[in-house]
Amino acid sequence: MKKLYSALMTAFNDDGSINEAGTREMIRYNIDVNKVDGLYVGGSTGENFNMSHEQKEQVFKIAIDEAKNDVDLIAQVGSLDLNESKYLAKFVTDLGYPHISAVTPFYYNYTFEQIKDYYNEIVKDVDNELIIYSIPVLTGVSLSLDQFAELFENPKIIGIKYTNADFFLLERVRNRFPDKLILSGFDEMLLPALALGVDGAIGSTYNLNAKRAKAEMNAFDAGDIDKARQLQKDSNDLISALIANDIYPSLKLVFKELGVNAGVTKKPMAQPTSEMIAGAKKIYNDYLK
Ligand code: NGF
Repeated sequence: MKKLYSALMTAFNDDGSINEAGTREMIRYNIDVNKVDGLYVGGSTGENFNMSHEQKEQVFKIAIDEAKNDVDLIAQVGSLDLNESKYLAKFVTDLGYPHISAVTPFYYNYTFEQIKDYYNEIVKDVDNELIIYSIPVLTGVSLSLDQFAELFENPKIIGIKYTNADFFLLERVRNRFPDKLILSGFDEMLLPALALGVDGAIGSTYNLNAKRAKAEMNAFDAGDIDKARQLQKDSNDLISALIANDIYPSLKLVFKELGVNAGVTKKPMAQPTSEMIAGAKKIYNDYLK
């Protein structure tokens, strides 16, 4: 059974502090209404890379406290500070997170040996399993098939969150590592990723669009490709509109239309403008009502 995860968003107040009540509302919406299989906590959509260390801890605590054992949880602990990653890997493992994930280290153009050392260090002292977070479009770091193979030599490294439009590489990875977990990261490319045999998907737009994405997965599994294509087209109409309206603040504004207090994004992310608010209302009316 393929699994669908929402990339959990963080509700912020205008001053950049965390709005705990709003963050809990989004978690509940994902569990109770979206009925997702899991949450990816502390990823790009969660604005993890905008946060202080204390805020990262706060979000990890809120998410597991609210979600309890209702859904699967993956904690993204990757950081430019390897010591912080190691600390957070232990922190979330002690809190009870069943999986960790870590973005490829970025900014300094690390060599592959350095990247490999980073992953091995993160998992070394924790009794947990790690999913590599590969997102070349934001990190500039692309791993090759052989480099994934080297990382998988560590048995604690069990899979990839694959946010990459390189489907040739995805096919190569899927076939070389049939037992590894591969979760697709680009929501607008779910169908081709399913065709290549991914185990599920993690994404930002599933916060609003999980039911359609689940229906697409089910149609695909049932062999009804025409239906899956139609559902992907409907999802992509929504995703295109969200991207055109600035995706992260818009996801929060549309959440508000659904009665969920998602707060705002944290600066320097864009703050809502009147055009953006009008755009979000239109997105809600056109695609989600
Ligand atoms: O937001 C991005 C940036 N990608 C997400 C997802 O792959 C990563 C994707 O859902 C993520 O959500 C996380 O780590 O929290 C896109 O927002 C979506 O496909 C629209 O392009 O690439």
